[in-house]
Amino acid sequence: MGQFIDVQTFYPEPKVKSQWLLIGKESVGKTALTENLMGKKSGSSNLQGSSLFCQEYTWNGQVITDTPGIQTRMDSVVTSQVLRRLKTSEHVILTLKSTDLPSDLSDLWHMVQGRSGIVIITYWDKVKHRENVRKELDKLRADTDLAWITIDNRHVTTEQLVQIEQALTQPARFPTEIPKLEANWSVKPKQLVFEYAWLGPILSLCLLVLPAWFAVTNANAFADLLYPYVESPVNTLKNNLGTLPAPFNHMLVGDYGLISMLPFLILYALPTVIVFSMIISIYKTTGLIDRLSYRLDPFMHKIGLSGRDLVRVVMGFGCNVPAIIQTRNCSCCTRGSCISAISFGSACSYQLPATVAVFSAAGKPYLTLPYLLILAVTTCIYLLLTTTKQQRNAASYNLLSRGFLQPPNWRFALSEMVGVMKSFFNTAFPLFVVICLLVGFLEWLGVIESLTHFIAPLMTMVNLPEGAAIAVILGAIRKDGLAIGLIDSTSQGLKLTEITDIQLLCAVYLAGVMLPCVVSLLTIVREMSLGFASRLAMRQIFWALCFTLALSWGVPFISTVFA
Ligand SMILES: Nc1nc2c(ncn2[C@@H]2O[C@H](COP(=O)(O)OP(=O)(O)OP(=O)(O)O)[C@@H](O)[C@H]2O)c(=O)[nH]1
Ligand SMILES: [Mg+2]
Repeated sequence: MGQFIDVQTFYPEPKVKSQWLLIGKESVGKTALTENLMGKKSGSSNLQGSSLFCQEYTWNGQVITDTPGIQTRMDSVVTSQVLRRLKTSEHVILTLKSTDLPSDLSDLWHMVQGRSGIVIITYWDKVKHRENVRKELDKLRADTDLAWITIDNRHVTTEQLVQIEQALTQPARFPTEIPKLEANWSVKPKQLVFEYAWLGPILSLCLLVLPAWFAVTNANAFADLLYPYVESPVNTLKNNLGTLPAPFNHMLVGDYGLISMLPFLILYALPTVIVFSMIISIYKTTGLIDRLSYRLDPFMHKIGLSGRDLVRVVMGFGCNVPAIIQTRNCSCCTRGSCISAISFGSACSYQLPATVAVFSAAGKPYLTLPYLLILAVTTCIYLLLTTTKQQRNAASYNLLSRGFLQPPNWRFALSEMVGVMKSFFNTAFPLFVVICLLVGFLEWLGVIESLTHFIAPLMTMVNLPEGAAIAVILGAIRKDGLAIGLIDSTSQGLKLTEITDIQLLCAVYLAGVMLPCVVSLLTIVREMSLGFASRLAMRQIFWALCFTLALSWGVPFISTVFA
């Protein structure tokens, strides 16, 4: 007779874990709290809206999902994602910032009423000395069954961790009524020089563009220093590989080949990426970047952006791709204009050094500043002309809050830099290799020459030498392509030293802004849609040509009139 076996005694059910959704407004310390629970030592960024995705962790048998900050006055992609998750979540950890407790409670309470969970009050270090606040907290604890745990995420104690652990085993219902507060919880960040009437915005703008400027100038000095040491091994390699059969010789040592372009990547682009990301990570961890965007916010509304969009544009100077992904935090109404601004105006860490390298090769390094000015001014005009009134109103609707400045968290800065370096070597470098090989192959096939002939008349139309066509084509594939096109374009009949300053400026400008690079364009397709990306590309081509036309014909005309 067969014996009946109870499978459950052999394969017992795994212990049922509770699912917790960790929610709160932006920058209240949700990620810092998760890091404290997990014992992670990376430190979090002090940039509003740093988390863009929900991330799940298991802590003492509980599954906790860290979420992006909820923006109560905006319909951003990330906020709708959190609200969707909230509908199906089992328990909630409501994170409130003690310094903004009254507004956090009134803005978020309706989302959790009747649900089960606990409350964590962060930034306790800022209010803990106030007697009336402590008394009010005792009253909150007595009036509700909820656990109200106070925490300073920067110095969390074992006792607080035990409190949280216990609270998670006894979730309670959030009452329907919003708890009433009488004590003064509010602590506002100190007013600093940024708040001065005239000096404030000017200083904020200067500090915001400083990372890009500093990165480019220093990277250039570094490149000039090392170039003599790299030049001769590269030339030896080129001579040796030049004997390879076609198309390999074209792909490796041709004008646009891998070995010919390698010094540019290593000497110009890599140091720019490193220096830029280093400064930006320090800005992020101290909260300086939020402070600057807060100050510049009112000015940005006029062109359909917010102060935070300006930060995204500046971050695009590192690489456009993460900046485009960051726009998930924008309201749905202004996301399009922010992506347009990044795509048009953010000269990435490849485009900027390539531009400077072209100006240096032409013996005209003084053109860098006018170039950046033209880029900034035309981006503003582009946004003014292409954003709708509705977008401009939407940009001004969500007023930013003035964040606290904190001492830098060097661990965060370091881990961010390591991340940037990793993505450079894992993503950007292989892509660079593939594109160089591909362009070398296309050159061997004669495709580049045909394309150049095809768009050459366009160059004549915008008062540029036909030889600039190659830079425009290569710049649309990869931004450093404009250097390949312009520095090595003697074969196309263009001698950099023989064209006028304005022609050189226009050639570099057009090659840089006519289209976002292939990778950015693909990211826009993925983040938005094919339709949006195509419309953006067409609009960008049109306006880039209009601005170039105005510059290339207008400036010589004006100078002859005034001569
Ligand atoms: N003084 C103080 N700083 C804190 C506290 N909690 C977090 N911070 C700082 O606030 C900044 C933002 O913290 P995050 O943990 O990234 O905030 P978040 O809620 O995850 O932010 P988003 O993901 O952007 O919504 C970091 O610089 C933290 O170090 C706290 O209790 N006291
Ligand atoms: Mg976070």
